[in-house]
Amino acid sequence: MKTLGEFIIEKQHQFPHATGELTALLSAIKLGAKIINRDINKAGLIDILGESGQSNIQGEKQMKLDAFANEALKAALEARGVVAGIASEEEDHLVIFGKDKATHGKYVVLMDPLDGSSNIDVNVSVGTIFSIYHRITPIGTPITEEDFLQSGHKQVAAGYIIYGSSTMLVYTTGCGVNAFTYDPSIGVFCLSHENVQFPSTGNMYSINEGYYSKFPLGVKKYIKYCQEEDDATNRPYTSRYIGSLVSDFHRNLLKGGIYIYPSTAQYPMGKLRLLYEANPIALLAEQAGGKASNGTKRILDIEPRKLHERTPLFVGMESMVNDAEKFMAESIE
Ligand code: P6P
Repeated sequence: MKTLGEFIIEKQHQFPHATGELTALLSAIKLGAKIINRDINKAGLIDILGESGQSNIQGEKQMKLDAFANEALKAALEARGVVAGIASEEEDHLVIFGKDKATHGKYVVLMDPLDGSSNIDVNVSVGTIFSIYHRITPIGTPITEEDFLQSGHKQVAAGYIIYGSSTMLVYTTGCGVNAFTYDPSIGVFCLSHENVQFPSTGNMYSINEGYYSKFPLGVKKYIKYCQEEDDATNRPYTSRYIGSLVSDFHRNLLKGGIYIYPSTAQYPMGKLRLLYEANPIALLAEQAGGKASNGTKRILDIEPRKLHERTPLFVGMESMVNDAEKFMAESIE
């Protein structure tokens, strides 16, 4: 069984100019994942459940484990010396790492340290999402927000860790998607799903239908389409919605499906954040033969303007995203 460390090194050797810095970065994420996994699995036993009493820039109540996960990943990434700074759902502003890291670190990382964290107290799967870019500003100068506001197609790597019935790390560096399952008895992630691709058929749709009355007309029409009887197109589809993006996406990636979080009355620009949720998930989806758009435009082509900006997200099997986009196009309001 190949470990994640062996796999990363093997892939590094395929790039003659590789310096090992991305390897070091991915290893830092691996370490962060192990630390978060350790505490999530004890969440019911140690004083790490519940709200931290703080709120993040989104105004969302921060769970204690959110803050813990953020600190664990931040520390692991800073320690390696190859990251100049990070942006995080849990941080109002950029975190520029100290000393010469801020001027000489080659990469910047954007992350949602613990997505779906409101599910922790009820023992539902949650996840960490990460997105990695080369910095734009020249080495030797301090990084700026410009280094983070890059379109998703420029990502060097992206992935997530899902803390579920097992803990898995799923990532891409632009050469396919590979998934590693954590073996806690030996403390390593082992390659369990090589070159993951969406299945050619699938029938799951994931959307919070509680907001149906507030959805755009095209989304309402697509939901009705999913629910109609039609054997030829494997309908009605099955509705599966966990309320945890990483969990819903991971299931749809393996079993075939689509996840939609459209604009709603409460979230006119969608709820999910472009930089550290939609972009990394979109890169994984495309690398696995799927598609990701905001209902009309490819997610990876969106030019970011603000660190915490939101976007509608339609992501999953290409055929299912195409169908949803068709209903959106026919129903321009
Ligand atoms: P709602 C979790 O807060 C999250 O960002 C995603 O992980 C999840 O898919 C979505 O929001 C759930 O939002 O409005 O359906 O509860």
